[in-house]
Amino acid sequence: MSDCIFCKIVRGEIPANKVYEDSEVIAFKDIRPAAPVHLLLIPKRHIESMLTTTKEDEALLGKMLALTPVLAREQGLGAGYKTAINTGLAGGQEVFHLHLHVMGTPQ
Ligand code: IU
Repeated sequence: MSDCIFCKIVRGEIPANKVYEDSEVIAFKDIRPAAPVHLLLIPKRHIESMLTTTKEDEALLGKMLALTPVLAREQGLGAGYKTAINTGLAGGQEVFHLHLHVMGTPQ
């Protein structure tokens, strides 16, 4: 999506503090962190929200969840962290490109 802010980050049109990238996903630091460590993990492909995912997205979603402990440990969150996916306006979603929050305090 050309005007999606996270798609612009994926394309490198807007700078982001990236901590991980592969062919399918990218993780970067949230610009308004709600915790000492606050990452956003997003698919590179535009998916609006969990409400628009399909069975074809199962592997990608599983990969994203499985990446969270790897990214968390790299950020000093080996003792534990929170994950959140705000979904839809009623779920508090502000940016309509699926993203998984990873938040915590290094111990
Ligand atoms: P939400 O789950 O859609 O409510 O969260 C969107 C998050 O995206 C929020 O924590 C913002 O601080 C964050 N964010 C960002 O990191 N970079 C941006 O350019 C924009 C929002 I716009």
